[in-house]
Amino acid sequence: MKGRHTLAAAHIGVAVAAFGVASVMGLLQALSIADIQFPFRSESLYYVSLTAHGVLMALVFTTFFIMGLGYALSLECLGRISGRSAAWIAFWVAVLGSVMAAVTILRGQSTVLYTFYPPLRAHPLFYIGATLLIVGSWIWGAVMIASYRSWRREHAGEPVPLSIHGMLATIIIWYLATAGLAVEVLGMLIPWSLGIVGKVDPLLARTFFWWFGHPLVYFWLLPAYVLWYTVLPRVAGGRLFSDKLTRMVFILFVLLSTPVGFHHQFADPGISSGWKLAHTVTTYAVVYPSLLTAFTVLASLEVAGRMKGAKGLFNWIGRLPWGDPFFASVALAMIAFVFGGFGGAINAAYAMNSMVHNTAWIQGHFHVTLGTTVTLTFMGATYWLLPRMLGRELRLPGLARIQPYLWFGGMVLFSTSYHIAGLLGLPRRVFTAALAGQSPLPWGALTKVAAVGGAILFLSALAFVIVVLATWVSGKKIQAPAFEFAVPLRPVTAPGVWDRFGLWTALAVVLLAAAYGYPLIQLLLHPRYGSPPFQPF
Ligand code: HEM
Ligand SMILES: [Cu+2]
Repeated sequence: MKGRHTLAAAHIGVAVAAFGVASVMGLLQALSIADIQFPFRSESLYYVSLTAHGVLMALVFTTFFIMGLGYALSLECLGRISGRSAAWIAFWVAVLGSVMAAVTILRGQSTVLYTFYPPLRAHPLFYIGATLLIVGSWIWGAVMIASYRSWRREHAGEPVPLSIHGMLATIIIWYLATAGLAVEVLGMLIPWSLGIVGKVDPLLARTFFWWFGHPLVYFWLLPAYVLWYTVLPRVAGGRLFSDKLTRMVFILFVLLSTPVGFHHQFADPGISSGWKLAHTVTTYAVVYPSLLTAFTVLASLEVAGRMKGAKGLFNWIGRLPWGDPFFASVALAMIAFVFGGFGGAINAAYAMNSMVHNTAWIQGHFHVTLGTTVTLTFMGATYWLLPRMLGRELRLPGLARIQPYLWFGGMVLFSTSYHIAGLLGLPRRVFTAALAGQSPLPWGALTKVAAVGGAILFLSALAFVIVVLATWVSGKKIQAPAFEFAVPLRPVTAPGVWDRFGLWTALAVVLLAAAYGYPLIQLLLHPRYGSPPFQPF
């Protein structure tokens, strides 16, 4: 048994390391915005830190965690990882790429922020490093698909295990999304940063960035949903409410998560309002599978409470295992998603978007969604995975138990303050909220509260990293617990229409072409001037 999950564990290890480093930067940024002094505080360092924090958190931490989770699930649910050597090569390619990107950021050569919009120009090794990270993830996707195909040949009449269904949906979304990024980075940014072409078109680059950037959100969220649907009800002691509905939800995300990118470009000129409206309609359509998820997962938890004897309307909530670090993390992650979802609906409405666009509201929003819903689920999942992967008992269980609550509490202060400060007009990505020495500032106190929240978040991140490290090096050796998954109330017994991945991928490609084909032609027909690079520091 020993060493069985080394591949998955290596990925989770890199994810936790990137998360730990980026958390320090997060704290310093929150202090800086609140105008609280600390050694080495400076404008240029702020933007270096912001770029490193965004890239390490949103790209490195998430991608490595998701790859590790995928391998662990493939081994447990399909009984194989087909192409282990390719998987190890992919791991090292992705590590090399992440280190390359990180080094050029920390040397101050790639202060382009996490969105890397031109005309901000990075060092070529930043773009090449990011590409290698993506190439590693592409190989990961191929290994996962090969494992599924090999399993399928031996299990022709069976439905694909539900967790693998969700991971395959994630991989399809990832391939569709990164196709846009590949065009931007390989076709535009790398040649431009190498000096092979002199000018680049910012609008075209942004359009390809958001072709990638929105489905990226579902690349993060779907693995979290996999855990909500297939592990959470089990840990809570209940059943999965509906297996079939879950499969439909994953497929709806495959169809709807890509043709929506213009909702990030409402403020961009050069894209007609009709196409912005079209992407708004698909954006609101994605709300439907999200609501189905909320319904199914909550129903599964109610089943858990009732199986433990709860009778009243709400007292099943008290019967749930709130002291279990996995359960608490995921339950709090789901509560955060209610607020993240409301905020998202506001961002996606054209008129209200213009009120919050590029304000501190945005960092308030994505720290609840990505920074809590996804991150807290991944942290909880790490507590669940470690004993199973390493055959070691979780060290410092008391600390693990309070850590998710600490994160949630810190985030309430951090995110609520930035939401309100944004509505009052504080821009995002500012070194200090004391803009041009204005006083009194309507958001001064709010940024201080956010800094307190940031400090609590940092302590929670530290607690998480300590528990992981302590378990890894000195957790008591035990027989690794089994990976147990939720049993559905009514199981699916044969591969149905929702298991036809080829069909749904084809349909998703058609939707993508419909959403982007004509607007891209329109953009290419514009008179093109292009922009030379802009280097602020
Ligand atoms: C210790 C916890 C954390 C703290 C204190 C923190 C704090 C911050 C602050 C203050 C900013 C700057 C916002 C601005 O000036 O526009 C920021 C940006 C950001 N954070 Fe965090 N954060 C934390 C955790 C996370 C996590 C877990 C994620 C995602 C997994 C994340 C992703 C991002 C991203 C993508 C940006 C935007 C970078 C950019 O504007 O280019 N953060 N964070
Ligand atoms: Cu989006």
